[in-house]
Amino acid sequence: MNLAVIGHIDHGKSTTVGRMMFETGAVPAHIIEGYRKEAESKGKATFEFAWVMDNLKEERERGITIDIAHKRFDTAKFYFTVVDCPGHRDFVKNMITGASQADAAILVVAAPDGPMEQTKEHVFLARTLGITQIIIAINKMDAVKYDEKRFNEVKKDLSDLIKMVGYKPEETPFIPISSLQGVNIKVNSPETPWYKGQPLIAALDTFKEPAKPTDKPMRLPIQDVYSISGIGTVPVGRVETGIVKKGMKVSFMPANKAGEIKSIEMHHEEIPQAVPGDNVGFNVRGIGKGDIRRGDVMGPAEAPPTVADEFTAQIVVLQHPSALTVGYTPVFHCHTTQTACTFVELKKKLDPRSGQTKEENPTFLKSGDAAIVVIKPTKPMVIENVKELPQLGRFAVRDMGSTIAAGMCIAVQPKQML
Ligand SMILES: Nc1nc2c(ncn2[C@@H]2O[C@H](COP(=O)(O)OP(=O)(O)OP(=O)(O)O)[C@@H](O)[C@H]2O)c(=O)[nH]1
Ligand SMILES: [Mg+2]
Repeated sequence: MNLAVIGHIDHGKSTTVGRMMFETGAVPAHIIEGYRKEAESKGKATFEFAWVMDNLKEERERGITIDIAHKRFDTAKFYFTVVDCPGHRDFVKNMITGASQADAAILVVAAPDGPMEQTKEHVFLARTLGITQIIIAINKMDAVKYDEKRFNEVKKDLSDLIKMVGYKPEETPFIPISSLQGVNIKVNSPETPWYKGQPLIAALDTFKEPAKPTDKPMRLPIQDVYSISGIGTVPVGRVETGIVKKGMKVSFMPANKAGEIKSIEMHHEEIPQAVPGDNVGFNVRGIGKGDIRRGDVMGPAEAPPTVADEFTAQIVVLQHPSALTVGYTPVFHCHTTQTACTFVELKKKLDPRSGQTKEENPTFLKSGDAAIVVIKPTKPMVIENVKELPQLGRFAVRDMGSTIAAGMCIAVQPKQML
């Protein structure tokens, strides 16, 4: 199960992940103790659990998460690959990459603050990027003296928020926790006698296992490409659909490069094949480090990923400072690519609730509008019809540091790749 941990800056996402890894035995106590001493000596006391996830020097100095990091821990039912997302508004693009790889999410909200700007943005993005299962951890309960009344206020605000984007509050666990003090993580703690639900780790096992679309054409968006001495070029990414097998002939688009899978590795072990949800590194005969990069998508040589000349999309506008018109060219975040794309036609405005057409060929769109539009990428990019390959058909639209819209591709006009 791929799990994204999302929420506003400083609300305790990394601390929660570090705490879960500690409580499930994925990180031993002496490592946390070492981080505690080091963090304290550097004036960063209380960051010991966050440092399990925040490994970059800049992350530790600033006390924030910048890039996404993958870690593994096991519960009774699942093994989780957890993606700890940054809350800082400048790094929402990294959060989008993390969320686009996730099957489920934990939303962390600090009890003293309640929902904040990136709480809203992350919830909207999680939903539009296809995360259907969510658990809400109301953290820093120690800072509000484990007050049930405050918990219920924050729960009410969050219920309204998640309902707006389509999650069902009555089916969503809301858990009062303190990651720092380890309250309601592994067992229900005496600090919250009023809380009758499950602790966080037990709640994770109530997630439903995602369906594995192994019968679809294979798609693996490249997240990074490493060069490892003795092995060669090692692209990494998550299998979204289909099966990757040793010996398979593959094609990378839009790079338009071909090769053959030599070996596949997951969590440092060689495996014969990888299925949807697996985060893998692999070695490809015929591919050099400079041939492919983040944003390219791997598929079988006989059914390569679709490169779009243009595509039709259904979008919801989250916020735009004025009016969104034809010619507007923001950045589209889709699977692992970030590509500037132009709105070339506004086909119709829809009623966001019923999906009925409200206006044909509108001259502009504004915040809150839903619409069918035609988009032209400024350079080649892979995107697929959401009906055939939902994992590669969803996107977020960003401009000047904020999320403008999100949506899905409902038709593709392919570009001929020679
Ligand atoms: N009192 C209290 N403080 C906490 C708790 N959890 C985290 N913190 C503190 O909140 C601060 C931020 O914690 P992080 O885990 O780095 O927060 P984050 O959400 O990962 O932050 P970004 O990744 O930068 O968005 C640190 O000082 C933590 O010690 C908690 O349960 N109680
Ligand atoms: Mg963090």
